[in-house]
Amino acid sequence: MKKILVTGALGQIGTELVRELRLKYGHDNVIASDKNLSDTQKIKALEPFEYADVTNAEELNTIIERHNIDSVFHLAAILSAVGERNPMQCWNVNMTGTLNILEIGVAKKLNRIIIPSSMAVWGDGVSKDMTPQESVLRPTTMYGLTKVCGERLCDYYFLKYGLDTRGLRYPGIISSETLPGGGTTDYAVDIFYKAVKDEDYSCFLSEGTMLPMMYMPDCLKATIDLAEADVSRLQHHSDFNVASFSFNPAQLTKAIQKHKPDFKVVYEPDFRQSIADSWPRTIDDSAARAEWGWQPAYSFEDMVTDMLNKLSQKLK
Ligand code: NAD
Ligand code: AKB
Repeated sequence: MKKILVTGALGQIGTELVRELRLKYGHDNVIASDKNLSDTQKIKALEPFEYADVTNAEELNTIIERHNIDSVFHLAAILSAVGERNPMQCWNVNMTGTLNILEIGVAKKLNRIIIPSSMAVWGDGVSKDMTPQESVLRPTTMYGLTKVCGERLCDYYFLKYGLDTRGLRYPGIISSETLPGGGTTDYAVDIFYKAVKDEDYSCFLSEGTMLPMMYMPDCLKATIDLAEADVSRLQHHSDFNVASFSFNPAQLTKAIQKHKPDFKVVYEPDFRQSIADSWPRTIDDSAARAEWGWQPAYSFEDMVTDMLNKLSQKLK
């Protein structure tokens, strides 16, 4: 990987992944791109930046040629909650975008393509505790459907064309730099902003809803470690389970209250509750550990302390 394009670079993960990749591969060797041009300051901070709508193959192709790109981290997507409000937009961005990147990957003989998947691939018919790597995939959201199709497409392109595609089934990602973009796990970020501002929080999931989550530094490490792994060691490609810790809103509230004793949360579940109820509580990530040495560094308690410290600095 010498010249890298990151799509969806203004999103929750993209913003931090671009910075991390630039530290490793050189600032000018990582091109950030996104469709959203509303935050000009953020775009300036992420330069070199290119406008690209991933549903437009020609636009992507031009950028890939102009910068002599050899590898793509394809993060542009519509997440679960926004996707349920607009299923066709979710299908179009997630599927057309993925197919465009894969087709260009073959045509331009790209070196590597990383496309994240999600725990949203699961639904009924699978154990919700220590959900295994090899399992039935029956998602109940349009987002989950696109993630299953994306995984299968990536493996198809690997088998048929030898395109080196890789991906991870991220759990909910928690971070302090960029707000999440419309998922079901967003509560686990929103709650920290309210706690740091000394405001009460109304949680859109019930207090006992246990979900797998991961802190951003581990998400970045997992993504780059998989991208750099020796392909001869990989038996899986686009669908690695990765896990870190799991908790429910009541446990997260209690952990925050250790630092902020007056913090209060009320529970007002909405349409996102049924999405969360369709996902696992814990995930078995032994394949990732065996095939490319995955190991998370942050515990639940480390994450809570670090989030509160970082947001206290940011919001002061
Ligand atoms: P996000 O919603 O924060 O960011 C997505 C970015 O894609 C946004 O900046 C948006 O402007 C851009 N985008 C949307 N439509 C586009 C289009 N047509 N063309 C170009 N850009 C477009 O998402 P994220 O949380 O950073 O997620 C990145 C990837 O990781 C996605 O594939 C997502 O499914 C996956 N993932 C994320 C999480 C999480 O908790 N954040 C969990 C599991 C999987
Ligand atoms: C979402 O909630 O949609 C994402 C995900 C788990 O894919 N955070």
